[in-house]
Amino acid sequence: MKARVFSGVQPSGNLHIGNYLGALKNWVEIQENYESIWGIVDLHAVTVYQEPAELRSKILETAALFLAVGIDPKQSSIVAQSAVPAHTELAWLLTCVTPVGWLERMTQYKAKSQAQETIGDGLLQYPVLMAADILIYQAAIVPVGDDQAQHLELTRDIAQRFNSLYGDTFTMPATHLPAVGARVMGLDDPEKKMSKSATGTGHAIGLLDPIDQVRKKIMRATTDSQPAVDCDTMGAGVANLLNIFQAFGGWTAEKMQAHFSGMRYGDLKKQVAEMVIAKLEPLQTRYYEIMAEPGYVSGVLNHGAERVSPIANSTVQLVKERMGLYTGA
Ligand code: AQP
Repeated sequence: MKARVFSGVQPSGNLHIGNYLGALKNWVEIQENYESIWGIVDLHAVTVYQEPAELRSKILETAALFLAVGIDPKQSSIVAQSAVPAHTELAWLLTCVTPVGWLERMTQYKAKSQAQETIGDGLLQYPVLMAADILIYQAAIVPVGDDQAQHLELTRDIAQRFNSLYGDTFTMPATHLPAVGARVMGLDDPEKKMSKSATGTGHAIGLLDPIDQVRKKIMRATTDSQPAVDCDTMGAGVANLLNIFQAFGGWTAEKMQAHFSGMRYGDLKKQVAEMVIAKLEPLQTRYYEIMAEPGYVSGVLNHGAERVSPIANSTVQLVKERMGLYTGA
């Protein structure tokens, strides 16, 4: 029997090349080796306000992007988190074994809560729901970008605490980071992680950005005051561009160094732009073909929910039994 893998993306904005290189690309590469479940984690998205009509269309858009990058719905289940109510049921049960101090220490909570006038409880509880998403499928590995590594550690802590209180129940999930592209930085500010919710127009490259915009954004990316690539002294902006090229191109570090050392920044940017465009163009073509098929994407989501619900329900049943809750006669 294949081990299970779970990971998810929030439909909270336009997916960008960081989401692709940190997560989706990895998912496609490993999907056939595992029983794969990929989530559109819409309940996470609403931890900050989402305009309802926009959220509804982003859920379908995100699912279509999963398909366009190469997730195969015959091999993998694609599921909208809110279509499987057991996620929230398990989240409550896990909340009851999670000390609040563990949640207040989370870096993402601290960063996101600073941007809110009033902090919704959901923002604090977010990592418990994420733990439920993973543990409900007894996932053995979770392929994510580097920014989620802390939440994965917390997931293991919660699982361990539950197992020690109530007996062995949950599989301990391992974090699976890509060797290159685990943290893509903003093009306008290479000290900050590329993020869907950042507002600057030159910050992120969206997977669906028009091609001329992709080129412009890369050509305007922040570098440093040196004229050409020096791998020993380069600043964060140049390192980020090289990282993006390497992650898309699959080149070795040696080949990268030999090819780019001494190259002027203008030429570096042109080559990065061509590499990114060569990958995004066919992806965008597939995306628009998929979206043109009426009912196809929602059919994939409905089928995904049907396929994974029995797994989720049986984990919740087991957890309730272990905790002594009422599960029927
Ligand atoms: N910059 C990034 N580099 C590499 N991987 C990244 N991921 C996100 N940003 C980068 C990975 O993408 C997956 C899905 O992320 P998410 O939708 O859960 O949200 P996030 O991590 O909070 O990413 P964003 O894009 O910054 O969204 P917002 O702005 O809505 O918070 C995860 O595996 C993540 O590691």
